Amino acid sequence: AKLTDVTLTSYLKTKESGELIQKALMNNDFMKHLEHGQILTIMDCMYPTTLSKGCCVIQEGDDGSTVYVLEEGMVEVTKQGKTLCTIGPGKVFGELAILYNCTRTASVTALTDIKLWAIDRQNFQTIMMRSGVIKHSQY
Ligand code: PCG
Repeated sequence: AKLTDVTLTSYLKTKESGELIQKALMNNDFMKHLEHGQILTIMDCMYPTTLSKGCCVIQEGDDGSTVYVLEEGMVEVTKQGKTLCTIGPGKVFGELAILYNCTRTASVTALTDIKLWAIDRQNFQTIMMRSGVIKHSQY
C-alpha cells in the first residue's frame, strides 16, 4: 500500500495513559527527535494489550512487527540466554527491529502480568515518514 493509502486508527486512552506513552516516546533515544505531531500521532494510534507473567513478548531472531510501550509490570530482556536488563513502566521496547529493519535483537519476557501499548510496523513507519495532515478514523 502507498503511504497515502494507510488510514490510521486512533484508540481512546485515559489522559494518564496518553501522558505515559508520550513521555516514553520522548525519552527513547531513537524517537526523541521526531516532531511533536508525530509523537502525538504514534500515541494516538497505539492499541492496548495485556500478557500474563512468563509470556514471551518478543523472541530474539524473529521478524519484528510491533513497537511497545510498557504501562504496567516488568519485563526482562535477554540475549542468548543472558539477562541484559529489566524494564519497568514508561519505557519503549521493540523499536530496534523496526527502525533498523533487522530481526529482533533480544528476547523480552514478562516477569509479571503486564499491560502494554502497541503499534504495528506499517502504522509506525507511515507516521515516521509522513508529515502534514493525518486522517483519523475513531475506533
Ligand atoms: P528489538 O526490536 O530488537 O527487540 C528486542 C528489544 O529489546 C529491542 O528491540 C530493544 O527495544 C529492547 N532492549 C532493551 N534493552 C536492550 C539491550 O540492552 N540490548 C538490546 N539488543 N535490546 C534491548
